Amino acid sequence: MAHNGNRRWIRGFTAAIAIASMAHTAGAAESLQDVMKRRQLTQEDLMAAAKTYVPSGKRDEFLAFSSGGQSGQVIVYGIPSMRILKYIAVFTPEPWQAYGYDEESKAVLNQGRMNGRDITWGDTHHPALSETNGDYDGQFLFINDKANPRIAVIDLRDFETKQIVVNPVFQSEHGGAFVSQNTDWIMEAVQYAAPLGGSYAPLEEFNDKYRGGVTYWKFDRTRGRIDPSGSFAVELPPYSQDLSDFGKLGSDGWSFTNSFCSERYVGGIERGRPPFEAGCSAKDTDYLHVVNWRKAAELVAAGRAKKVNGFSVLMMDVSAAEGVVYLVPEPKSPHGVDVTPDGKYITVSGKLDTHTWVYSFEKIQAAIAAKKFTGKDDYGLPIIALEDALHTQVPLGLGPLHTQYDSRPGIAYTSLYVDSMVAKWDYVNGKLIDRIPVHYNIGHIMAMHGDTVKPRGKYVVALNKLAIDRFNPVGPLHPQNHQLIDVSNDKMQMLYDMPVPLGEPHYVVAIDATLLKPIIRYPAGTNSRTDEISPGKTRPGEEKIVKEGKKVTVFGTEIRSHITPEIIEVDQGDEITIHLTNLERAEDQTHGFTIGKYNVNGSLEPGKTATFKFTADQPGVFPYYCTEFCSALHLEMQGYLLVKPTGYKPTAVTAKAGTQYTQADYEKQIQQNADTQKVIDEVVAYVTARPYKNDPMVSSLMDDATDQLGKVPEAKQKAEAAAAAGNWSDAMLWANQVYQYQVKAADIGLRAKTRLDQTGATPGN
Ligand code: RUQ
Ligand code: CUA
Repeated sequence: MAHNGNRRWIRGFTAAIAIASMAHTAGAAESLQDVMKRRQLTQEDLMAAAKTYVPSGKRDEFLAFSSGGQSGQVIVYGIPSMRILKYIAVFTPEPWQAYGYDEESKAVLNQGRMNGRDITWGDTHHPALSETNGDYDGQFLFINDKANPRIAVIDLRDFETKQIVVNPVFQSEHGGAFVSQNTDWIMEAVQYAAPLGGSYAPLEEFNDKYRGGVTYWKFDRTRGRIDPSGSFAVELPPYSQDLSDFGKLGSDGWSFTNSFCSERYVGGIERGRPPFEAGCSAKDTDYLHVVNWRKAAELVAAGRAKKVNGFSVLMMDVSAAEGVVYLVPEPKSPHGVDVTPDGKYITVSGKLDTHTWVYSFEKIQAAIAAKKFTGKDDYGLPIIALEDALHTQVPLGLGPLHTQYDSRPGIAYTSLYVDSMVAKWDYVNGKLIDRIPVHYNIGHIMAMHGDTVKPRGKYVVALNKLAIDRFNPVGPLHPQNHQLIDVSNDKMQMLYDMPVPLGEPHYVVAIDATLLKPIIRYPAGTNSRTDEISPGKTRPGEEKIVKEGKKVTVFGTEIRSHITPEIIEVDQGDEITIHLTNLERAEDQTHGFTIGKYNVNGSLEPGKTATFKFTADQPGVFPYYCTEFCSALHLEMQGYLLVKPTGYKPTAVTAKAGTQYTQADYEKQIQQNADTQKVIDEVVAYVTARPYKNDPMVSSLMDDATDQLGKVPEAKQKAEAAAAAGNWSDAMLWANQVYQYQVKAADIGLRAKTRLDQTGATPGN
């Protein structure tokens, strides 16, 4: 049977070579008018389609990294196509990536444990891309978990989560992650005040014992990890801090954090008191916190901080005495605070004010230098008068929230939550320019590089909180709606509705796709979560099973199309550790791994080593296999875990391996191998006649094909030795293995040839 299949395959392969060279002929087509009529499309629809459509095989101009809200993940999609490309597993186990299944990723998730408890989800809010000189550099992504105060570090070389840090001082957070202009610091501001370090105090002591604050995490760029020992927090009054932003260029060294309940209201609806929503929006203004974080860092380094749970905290008395924190009145129930690309202004929007307020950094600095304050708050922090800080107030509409910036100087986009609109306006001259409706209740807004020193313009994405009637109904829980808006002309144009079916995406950042340079393969044997070579790394030919008492350690490999070892025999109760290394080097050649009923699940990208641990407490026969459809013989990528019951006594049995083969079978196989080699030679001649080394993809495919062919001599030698001994079954099977290597080499070679044809490579150098 295998023989027939093989013959069919080689015929098909030869045909494929012929077909690949044939030109396509076009069939009779519908006209554009016909399609417009049939699908009831307007001219404007066509224009929007033309602006967003990315033809098959082409790529997007920008890549967006969206928070995945309650999923605890990050969503990656392309702009302008709005095609989802990836979910990055961050705070929540995710089987497709085996995140939370192999020991390496479990170690990352375990960093996020709190008070000895697994936290298996996150409420991701604000992704931040790493910056160099204030612009995105494509190296790292950070995201916060609002529910459980944590920050995660994702490396954009492989789009994997490398680190989770738990905030040891605060009980909640919201205003993070934001990065300083060279990504040496990551900011995370508290939301709901609580006693520092997680201790208890009754609400009656709210003013004295409850505190807000901002954490500045030190980021070690060379290691690509946050360094908690070099990090610190600045204690702030219990004003319910909210969003934050770092200064840039001239305002670098300073940061800005809103607060929405400077009333310090403590609620108690069930005790007959008015609820939080009334008590926290009673005053006309709240406070913008202006923090000299560079000075704070110096004071911490000089030993002026207190330790809370071993973490450095700069207390308010020091901040007040040394001029670290200043307060400025800001609009009622403020939400977003966003520093302009030139670093000169800070825009603040308040949900209950129709204006967006623009503060001047220069004016704030002048007031500080002149020590011109209207007084101090209850905690001794100096207050700067509004008129000494304000540049202008611009009426934009109802419920302004967040602001992003355009490539054209002075132009900003602000989301209007209550109006469900986007406003385009001029923050220097204080003018509203244009408004466009969105559906419904926009939260964040995002422009390309829109929070950097160098915004790219072109598109804006509206992150709408509700979808309501926009999409086909899928039950009472609707998707969210990201809407793409063209801002390259004077009037904004709505282009596309994109349903997001994975949590409420709070904020998105988008980067010029050419700045991202992800890897294709890991150095062989890499633990992708530590970026170090795994002790479980296994080279081809060095696979082994080591048994020491009850501990069984497997050093295994995966490559098209077999798992080595194929049989793992253990005793009931043994503690099993399986290290698997994917030996592939070809692009996208991932293998999976699972052992049924033992909750073992792996995803091994080329070069990766992953480790699986479990106790073989259930006796029986457990097939294992590769879970990625990786090759024509993917189904054969299998094996058996045999768990012998305690006290099992083997009875004498002679192994009998299915079909027996004859000398004729062996010779037929030899002939087929020779035919296949001819096809391979043809492809090799075709490829090497062209400048294939100029194309990294083709050249890596050719390396991979050479690898497969490199295994032929050993299998061939085994076949010949078995034939010499008259063992025709083994001879035939080893000869067939030669054929398997040839088929894979030919398959890869054909992909190389197709690629060369597509790129129009012609013979010559
Ligand atoms: S917040 S909708 Cu969590 Cu960023 Cu403003
Ligand atoms: Cu490897 Cu399927």
